[in-house]
Amino acid sequence: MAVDLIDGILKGETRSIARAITAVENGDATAAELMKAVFPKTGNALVIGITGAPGAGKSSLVDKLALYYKQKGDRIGIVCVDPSSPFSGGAILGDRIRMATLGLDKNVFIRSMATRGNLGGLSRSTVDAVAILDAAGFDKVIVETVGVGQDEVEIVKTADVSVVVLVPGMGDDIQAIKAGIMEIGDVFVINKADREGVLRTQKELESLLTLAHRPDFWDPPIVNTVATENKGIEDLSTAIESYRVFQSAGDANLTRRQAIARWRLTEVLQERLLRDVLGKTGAEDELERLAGEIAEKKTDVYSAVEELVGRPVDPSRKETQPRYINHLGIATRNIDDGLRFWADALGLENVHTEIVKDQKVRVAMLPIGESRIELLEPTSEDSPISK
Ligand SMILES: Nc1nc2c(ncn2[C@@H]2O[C@H](COP(=O)(O)OP(=O)(O)O)[C@@H](O)[C@H]2O)c(=O)[nH]1
Ligand SMILES: [Mg+2]
Repeated sequence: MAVDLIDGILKGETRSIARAITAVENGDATAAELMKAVFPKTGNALVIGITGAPGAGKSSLVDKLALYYKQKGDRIGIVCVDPSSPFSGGAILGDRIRMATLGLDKNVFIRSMATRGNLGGLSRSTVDAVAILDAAGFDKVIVETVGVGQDEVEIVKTADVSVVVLVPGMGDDIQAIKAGIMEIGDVFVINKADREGVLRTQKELESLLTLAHRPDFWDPPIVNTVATENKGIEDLSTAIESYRVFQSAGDANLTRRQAIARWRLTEVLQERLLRDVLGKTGAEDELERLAGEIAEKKTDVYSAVEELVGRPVDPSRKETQPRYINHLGIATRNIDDGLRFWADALGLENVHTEIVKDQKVRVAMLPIGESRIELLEPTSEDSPISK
């Protein structure tokens, strides 16, 4: 693995950062090694996720917010995941235009993530890109995603602060999106506040938020902005900061981080297992062939998967079949007689004997592998074991 590349990232060199993000996007063999090296250097940036419907003004807001932070002396990294946005479609042109407003300098880095490839991994590569920018010393990393689709929602959830952008007069839309993104908003923005219906949207949003129950009892602030006129940006930064302070003080933070880690783990595992199956030479052709056969109804998806994985699931094995025994209780008249068999004849060791008063039994415990045998002897005639 290129030590130079990591060195370049840690020095905040644009070229190295861009190359590293391309590597994680492609899922290069070097990417895992790279991320392992990057990991210990992360955790300093404030990661802000910005999501909302296409056209809500996310990109405009991100640009103004970045400019605001830049003027405060921060270095800002921006990652866009928005297939509907011209910034990702025509990534280079879009980024140039945005660079023009933000100023081409070392303190701002903008990157649009390529749309998902064959093996998925858009969310994985985006979160990796954020980690790279964090390690590169950017103070704020802003992630823009369009608020539709599971991947996008998951990405925003990994941010330290999630901002949901709405626009006035979208009553029905609020209902529609509420299932997906309403509960992930730590801060709500009503952008395009130069339009009519701001107050109504605000009221609707407030009533929705009172219904929502957050496990951390945070009351998400609502900020009105006009991104195109640079209005409300300072309020937005204040709201973001207030949640950051709140979150770092509470113990919900660890739970949140653990939930994120769990999601990341399954994400990377999925991708890894998928690659183990489909990464072999000829596997892609095999996939195409099987897809064709399924389409022609020559086979079904399940049989095709078995063919790819090469290991049919044992049909006799039921989901409910136990796979592990904690302990097995055996009633006996006399523990010492029982021990003669279990301990002397089979060589198990009695590690502990105790009397459980309320059950009226004497118990001997003999570990066997990860399980244990418990011999139970009644201590009185009315013990449940006597019957
Ligand atoms: N009137 C008005 N238009 C805005 C505002 N913010 C963004 N826009 C316009 O809305 C359109 C979509 O903005 P964009 O930032 O690309 O939205 P995105 O798809 O959410 O990233 C553009 O034409 C912007 O100029 C605003 O506050 N007021
Ligand atoms: Mg956009």
